[in-house]
Amino acid sequence: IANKRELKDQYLFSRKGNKQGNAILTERSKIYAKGMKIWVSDRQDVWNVATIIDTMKDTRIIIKYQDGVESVITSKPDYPLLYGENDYENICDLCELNPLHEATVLESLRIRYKAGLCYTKAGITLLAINPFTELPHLYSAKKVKLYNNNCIKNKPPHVFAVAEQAHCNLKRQLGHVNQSVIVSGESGAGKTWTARCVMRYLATTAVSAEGFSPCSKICRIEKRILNSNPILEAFGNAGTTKNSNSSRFGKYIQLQLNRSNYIIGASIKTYLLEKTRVVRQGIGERNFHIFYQMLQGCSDEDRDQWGITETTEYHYLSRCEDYQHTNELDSDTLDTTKSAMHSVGLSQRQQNCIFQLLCGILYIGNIVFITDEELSSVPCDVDEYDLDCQLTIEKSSSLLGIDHNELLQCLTIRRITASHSRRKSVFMKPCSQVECVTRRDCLAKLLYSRLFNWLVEFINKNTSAHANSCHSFIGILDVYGFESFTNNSLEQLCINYANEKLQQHFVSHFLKAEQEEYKKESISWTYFNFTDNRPCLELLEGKISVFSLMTEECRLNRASDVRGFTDRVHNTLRGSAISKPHISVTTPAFVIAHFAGQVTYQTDSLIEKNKDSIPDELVELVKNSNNRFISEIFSSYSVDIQDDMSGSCKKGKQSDVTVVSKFKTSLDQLMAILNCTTPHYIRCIKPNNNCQPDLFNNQQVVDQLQACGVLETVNISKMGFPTRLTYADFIARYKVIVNTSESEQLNGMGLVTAIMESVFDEEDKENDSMTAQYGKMKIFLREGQLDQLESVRAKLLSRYVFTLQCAWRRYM
Ligand code: AD9
Ligand code: MG
Repeated sequence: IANKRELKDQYLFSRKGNKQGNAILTERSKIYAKGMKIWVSDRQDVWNVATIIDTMKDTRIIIKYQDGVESVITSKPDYPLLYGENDYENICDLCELNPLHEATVLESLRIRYKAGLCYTKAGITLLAINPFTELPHLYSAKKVKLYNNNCIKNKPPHVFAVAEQAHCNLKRQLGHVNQSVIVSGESGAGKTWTARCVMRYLATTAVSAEGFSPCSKICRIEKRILNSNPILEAFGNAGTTKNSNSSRFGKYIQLQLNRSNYIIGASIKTYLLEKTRVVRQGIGERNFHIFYQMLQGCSDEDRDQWGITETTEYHYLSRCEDYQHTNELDSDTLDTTKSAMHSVGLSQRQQNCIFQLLCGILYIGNIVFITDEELSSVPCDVDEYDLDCQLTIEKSSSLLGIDHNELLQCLTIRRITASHSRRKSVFMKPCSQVECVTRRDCLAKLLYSRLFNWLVEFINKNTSAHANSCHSFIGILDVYGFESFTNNSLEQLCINYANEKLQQHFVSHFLKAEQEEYKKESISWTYFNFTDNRPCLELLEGKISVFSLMTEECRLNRASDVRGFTDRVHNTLRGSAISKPHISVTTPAFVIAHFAGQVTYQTDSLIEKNKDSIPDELVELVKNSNNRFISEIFSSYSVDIQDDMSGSCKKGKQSDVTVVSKFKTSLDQLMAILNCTTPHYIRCIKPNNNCQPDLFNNQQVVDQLQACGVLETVNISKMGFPTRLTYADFIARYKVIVNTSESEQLNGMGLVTAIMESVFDEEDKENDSMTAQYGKMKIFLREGQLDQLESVRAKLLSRYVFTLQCAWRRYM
């Protein structure tokens, strides 16, 4: 907030030059008049309403809060904002607010939320505030009918309206034929829920009555598409401290339509699955849902067949004992997941193989490595372990279809290939206990991420339409929101980089839309000085950037030198959006000023995570599995290298193909697709951290509005023409400013001009940045002009009241 205010102050200064800045602020303080309602900044509620009781000669103002408490505030430099008389509950678009600023935006969202209205437009964006409770009426068949095939212009804002608009544009061939619905927001804000709503709406309204499926045995295509959701969520979502169903991957689903604009298929692209979760979870967090679903919900027969027991028995699941999530829920959802798997075409055999593989992963996690005192290493023969561990190794290898001694060897002995001139020699080096654990976890991650990608490929094969019959698509993007924790690593760097990319896309699209509104009203276009996040993107992905330094570090393939790398980042990129962390931070780190806030990234595991090296021996081991399913899911493995976020790479190439470089390539491809579509933005807002219904935390909402750029775009509008009033509304409110006889003689534009001339002086008119613009239907007012009009109006009205009171007293 402080930044925004500074920005606003700077703006006022820059308009007439710094020398006159103080003069302007003093002038500004003059607009406050007795009886006016204002917003006063408040530490707890962000903004509070008060009424001006009196103004002093200097910049002090005496105010009275709504609870009767009186206070003296100074109007400089943190001047209060005008209240404005808005019908807050019925404001469907925040741009209709007069005046338009942070306080009125917040008030409107709060009042609407309390009234059960969780959707509000903010110009080209739809804001969706998470109600944290099912509101059946909001998504009923009646609601679908309200929007389907109807003009949505005068309908209340809704996620269905956005979906209908996208479908409508496509039918009318407006702009780009293809459409994208871009859903963003922080963890738990409701992105996945919203994306599901869009899909469900379109799967209900954009399908042909006859259905597309030629074979009655297979579910109709729209059902198969919708059923991809529970599968992806079971395998890709997990309970975190922020959201009990948090998506740990990004996805872009393209609903494919034919020439008649009916859905005929879908294709899914996924981004950066958080595979480390398979082996490690934060305190109070869970592994992927599917593990719990399986352990809770599988039949006794399966339990015996795979030899599985309780969640507490598995090292990879034991961190989440304190997680509050009912077990009944998991057994319920296994049925849902299985029936969804069936509907997308996964046979019973394939499903069994998937569950067997998951059990294999759990058993791998239970392998422990003992140190042989004499050898100062780990034994590599199964017989040398205690009975329990022998059984675990045998169990996991049999579930995965590999020889138990080969498995142990791969986990405990490293293969080193050295080239001498034309000869290659291979050495075997026993690993330390720590290295063994790393190799074990690496195998588990490899198996799980490959399974996830195979599932996505399988769903795609069974839901994608033939390229020849696809005429257009509506894409739905559900990616992770901006993240900032106490400890931030490669995952957060990638996530926040994705958000920077999307913000840049949003800003450039928004400015274009503004330009079009001006064109429609035939007024001249003004350049907006918006906060451009290009420098931050340049810092992350440019020629000499954080990413280039990370790639360089991976290429050199030397022993990790965390401090050296951190110093190089600071020295090379000094002067940009990067800085050193606060002195109290002891681990090497750097701070990046993202558009949504500052994030401190710890560098200790950054390079290792970026290399994501997977030993060749492990890949060969699973590729040669006797288990047909496992060897099949790894058969296309080498092909994955280019686009698989979790894939391995061959030596030699590995240095260049890192997690970051692969992520950048996939994001660049995504941006290229988005740039060829008409975007529709939905920003999800989380009203409180407790996931509680009916609780609206002002500070939290304001923080998110800023982080997702809503207040930024509102500010962009402020810098141009924050107030846009139809001539009729303008005259109705401000005709009191000109005297009665004059207003009776004038009408229409004459009256508008007379009002403006009586409030704004000649000097203002000479300054182009101070002049209002007259459109075809609306008047476009500059920053501060509405305040001045309101002030003059308030003073005149209070004078009338005073005169009337005097007359009344005289009469009495
Ligand atoms: V994350 O970045 O994947 O961690 P999301 O996807 O933003 O997050 P999600 O859609 O999973 O959040 O929503 C979190 C929870 O809020 C859901 O599980 C629902 O219980 C709840 N929610 C969200 N939107 C709605 C809604 N429109 N109506 C009712 C909702 N409940
Ligand atoms: Mg989600």
